Amino acid sequence: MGLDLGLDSDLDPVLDSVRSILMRMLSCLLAVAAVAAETPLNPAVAPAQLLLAEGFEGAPIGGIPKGYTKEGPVRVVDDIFHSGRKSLRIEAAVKGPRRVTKSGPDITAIGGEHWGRLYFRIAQPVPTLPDPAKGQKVSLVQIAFVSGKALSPQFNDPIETRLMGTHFNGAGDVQYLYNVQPAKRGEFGVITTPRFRFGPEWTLAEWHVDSATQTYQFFLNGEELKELAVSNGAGKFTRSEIPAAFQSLSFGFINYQPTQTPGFTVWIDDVALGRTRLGPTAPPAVRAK
Ligand SMILES: [Ca+2]
Repeated sequence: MGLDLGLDSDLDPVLDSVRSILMRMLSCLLAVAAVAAETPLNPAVAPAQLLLAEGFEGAPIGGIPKGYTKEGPVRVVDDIFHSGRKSLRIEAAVKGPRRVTKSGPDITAIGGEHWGRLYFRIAQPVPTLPDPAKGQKVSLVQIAFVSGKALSPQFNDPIETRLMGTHFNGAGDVQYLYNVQPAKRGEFGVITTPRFRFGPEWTLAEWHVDSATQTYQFFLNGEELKELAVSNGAGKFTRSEIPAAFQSLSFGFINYQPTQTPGFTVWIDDVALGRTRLGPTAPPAVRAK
C-alpha cells in the first residue's frame, strides 16, 4: 500500500510480526472506511420529507406501536428484525387480517401523494392451499400487505386501496397487484404475471401514489414492476381512483381466502412514508406519533 510505518525490517522477527499485524489492522480500517463512505445513511432523504416511520423499536415486545390499532394476531418481537432489534410479527392464521392501522389527522394530512416502503419476510415453508373451488383450475388467495381506506375521487363512495398486494396460488407462484375494492361496486386493478416466489429473505417493497396525476407505481427490491404502473393523468379516475387523502393506512397481512393450516407467518419492518422516494436505506429514527 506504499505506507511507511517507520519500522525497521531488519529488526527481530517479533517486530516483523508486530508490523504485519499493524498493516493488517490498518488495511481493515481503510476497508471499513471505504464501505462507510460508499453507503451514507439516507443520502437523499431530508427529515422533513419523512411522513411516517415505524421500525417498531419504540414499541413494547408483545405489543404494537403507540398510535396504531390492531386487527388479528400481530405483535412486536425482538428475535427477528430487519434493522434495530425489533419487527412486527404476523402470526399464522388460515385467513383474515393480522395488521396494524393508523387513522386520523396525521394520515389525512399526508394528502394525495406519498412514496411508501417496507421490508417483509415470509416464514418457510409457505403454506399450501386447499384444492381449487369447483369450476376453478387453481387455488388462489389474495393478499394485502398495505391498504388504505378512502373515498373514491370518482364516485365519492368508500373504497379500500391495496397499495401493496399479491395473489398466491397453489403452486406457490406470486403475482404482485394494485387493486381497489369499492364497498358497493366491483373491484378492479392491475396484476403481474405469476413469476415471483415468497422467499425466506427480507424483501423491499416500495409504492408510489399520486392523486394529482392518478399515478401508481410499485418496486420490488428497487426494481419497478412496470405492468403495475398506472398513469391516467389529472382528473382521469377510471380504473385508478387514487384518492385525494386516505382516512387510514394498514400495514401487516391479510389473506382473504384460506390456506391450509397453519397459514402464513410474516414479519414486516422499516415501514416508512415519504414525500420523495425513500429507497433501501433505513430512515432516521423518527417515532410515529
Ligand atoms: Ca426494526
